[in-house]
Amino acid sequence: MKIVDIKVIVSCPGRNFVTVKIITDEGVYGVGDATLNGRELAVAAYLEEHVAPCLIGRDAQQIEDIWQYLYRGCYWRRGPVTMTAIGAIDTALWDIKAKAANMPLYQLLGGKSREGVMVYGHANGSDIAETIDEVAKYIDMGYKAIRAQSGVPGLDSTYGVAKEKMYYEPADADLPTENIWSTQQYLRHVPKLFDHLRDKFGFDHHFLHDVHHRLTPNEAAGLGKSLEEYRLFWLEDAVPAENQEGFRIIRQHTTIPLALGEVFNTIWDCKNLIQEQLIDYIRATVVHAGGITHLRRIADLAAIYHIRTGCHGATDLSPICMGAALHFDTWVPNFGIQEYMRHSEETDAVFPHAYTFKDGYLFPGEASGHGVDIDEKLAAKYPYKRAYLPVNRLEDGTMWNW
Ligand code: EZ4
Ligand code: CO
Repeated sequence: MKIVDIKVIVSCPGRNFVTVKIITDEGVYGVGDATLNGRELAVAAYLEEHVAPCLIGRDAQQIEDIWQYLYRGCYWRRGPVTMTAIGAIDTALWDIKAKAANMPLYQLLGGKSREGVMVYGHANGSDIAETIDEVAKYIDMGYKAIRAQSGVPGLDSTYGVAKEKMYYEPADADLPTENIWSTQQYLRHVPKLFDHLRDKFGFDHHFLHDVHHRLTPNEAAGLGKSLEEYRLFWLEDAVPAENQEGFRIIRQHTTIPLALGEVFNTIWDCKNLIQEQLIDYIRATVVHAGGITHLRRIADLAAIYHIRTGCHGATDLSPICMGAALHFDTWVPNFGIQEYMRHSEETDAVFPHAYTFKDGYLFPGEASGHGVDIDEKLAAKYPYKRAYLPVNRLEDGTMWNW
């Protein structure tokens, strides 16, 4: 089964997505997500100029060899652009293999380890009262797990909180908007949010919170301690994790479960964190961590250390990534939870998919392959539109982490 064509499709049905379509001489094709929020065209060019020409004529069934060829063969290993490109090709090749076998992808990976994939939704409000209302809506929709974020008093705009929009979408400007951050105000506010939520809803639902890389290890340790009584499912991205050993400080002070890794690209980014058991959930996912082939290796390493998966699932990952992740989640023995932010109707129409939501769970569906396709005609109606994530500064103007 030879690869005869590789298309790179850039489309903006509400937001930008990059999609790879690999076509074989037997007529079977596969699709992969190659979207890197705010840097979309870097991956598109990488694929068109540096990947596609090397793969034409190769056997589409040799997924492992192609993965190694792209990883070892480029000399410049790792990094988000390279690993997203590899992830997209790998996803499309697994889609082809599963379609050729006439099986849903989870069967090829080893079959079902569970009946459904527990997901968490995003409840965001400009203040605590609004967040409580949003959480109530998710509970009504059947969600078992909900991420809660709230605006911080004194700050104009806070990560995770949309401005008058149904779908939280921070990559909303032609050039980056600038936000102001205060660690002090934030640390005062968050325990109050979860105090109110537990008071109102009790302890039957899982609550999660995303710090989005804003704290130092010592500050995160303090926050973890102050949130322990509210029994969070996890505290996410408390600290930027280039400094892996910094997590030892957090661990020495709090038992709050820690989740990390939506920006990780390879097993090397989380190797020490996993081997020292400094985290509880690894958030790497298909598109940014080298596809199914590499994500499986990360999950297997994590399993040895009692660490479970919690795949990133924001709306800047296309439904193709979500579909592939759901097959992975259905199989992976050490599954924890899956993020599910719900795409807009425009996006869903461009990417017809077999997955479905019911009572707080997603199901990958029984279509062969990963069950997600791209409607190329419809995609062509939405040309690329440059969009950036915001940047973040402290009150005195110092650049901080977004
Ligand atoms: O800000 O995917 O947990 N989810 C997140 C996301 C990220 C975006 C960045 O592109 O933190 O909303
Ligand atoms: Co996050």
